[in-house]
Amino acid sequence: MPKTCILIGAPIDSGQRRPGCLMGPAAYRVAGLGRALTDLGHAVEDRGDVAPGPLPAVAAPDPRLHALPETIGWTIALKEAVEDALGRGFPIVMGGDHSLALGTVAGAAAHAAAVGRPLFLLWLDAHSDFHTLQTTTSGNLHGVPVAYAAGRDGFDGFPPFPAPLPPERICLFGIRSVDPEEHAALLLHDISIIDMRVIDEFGICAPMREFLEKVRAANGMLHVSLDVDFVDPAHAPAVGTTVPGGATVREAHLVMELLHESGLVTSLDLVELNPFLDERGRTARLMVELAASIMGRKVFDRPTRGFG
Ligand code: 5AB
Ligand code: MN
Ligand code: MN
Ligand code: MN
Repeated sequence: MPKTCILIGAPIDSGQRRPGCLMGPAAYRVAGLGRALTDLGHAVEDRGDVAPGPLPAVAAPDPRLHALPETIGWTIALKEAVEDALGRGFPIVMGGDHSLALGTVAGAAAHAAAVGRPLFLLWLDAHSDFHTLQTTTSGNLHGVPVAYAAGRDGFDGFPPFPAPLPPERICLFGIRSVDPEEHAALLLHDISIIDMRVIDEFGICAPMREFLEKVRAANGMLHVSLDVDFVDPAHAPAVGTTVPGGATVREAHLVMELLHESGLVTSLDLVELNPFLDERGRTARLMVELAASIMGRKVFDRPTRGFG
């Protein structure tokens, strides 16, 4: 089914300390994201880059937290942008570091609440991103958006998350780096955790289908947040936080293909691409290919199911 894809540039660098993610939206445009989508028959509207909201006054921000007011400003602006885009089409947010998901998931949650459907969240990442402002040891706010979406306490200065997601509606997929504070908190939440250990044993399909069935049964909306570091750094080097042992290129495509076949995905983030660390654009191109897969590109368009 052709969609109206609304490309939203989110040139955010404030969620971590290594500059470069702000070039992400430009790299996706150069790598041909819009063209890949129109080739698949979708309508594409590039609404340009979002500007961060005005810097909010934060009373005595904790100095351990990197760029808190900037990140709050982006959160407010991106929530608006995604909520608005969901009313008109299928938002694809081109990051920017993963702190952008503080705003994009909030926007998706606000839209879902307004239309009376439950929002589910699929987090494709090496990391669990489940810190709060209190527990983060790095102070880098790209490590906190899942906790915000789950409605955890400890987000002083941020707007309250609209309609926080119950843990059963969140799936962390591909994780292989979890800090002790995140681990302790995850044990208290019933979040579905498909770490690399599970994927090694059961593969991609069975755990992914189980989660997608939950979304379908609830007539849910599904926001997918794809962190470049979900893929193994051997294939996707343009990222600040590399963790070996990630998804292969085919595993990542298979995730995207299953998501497309499900017909359940309603919004997408592409995050953490740092073009300054890329090798002749190969990571940007891989991310464009993965986005094309989730939007319906197939190796072979089979008329029937099965191997015939
Ligand atoms: B990413 C770490 N847990 O809090 C922290 O790349 C890494 O968006 C966070 O998944 C990685 O700094 C955040 C050590
Ligand atoms: Mn992440
Ligand atoms: Mn990550
Ligand atoms: Mn990262």
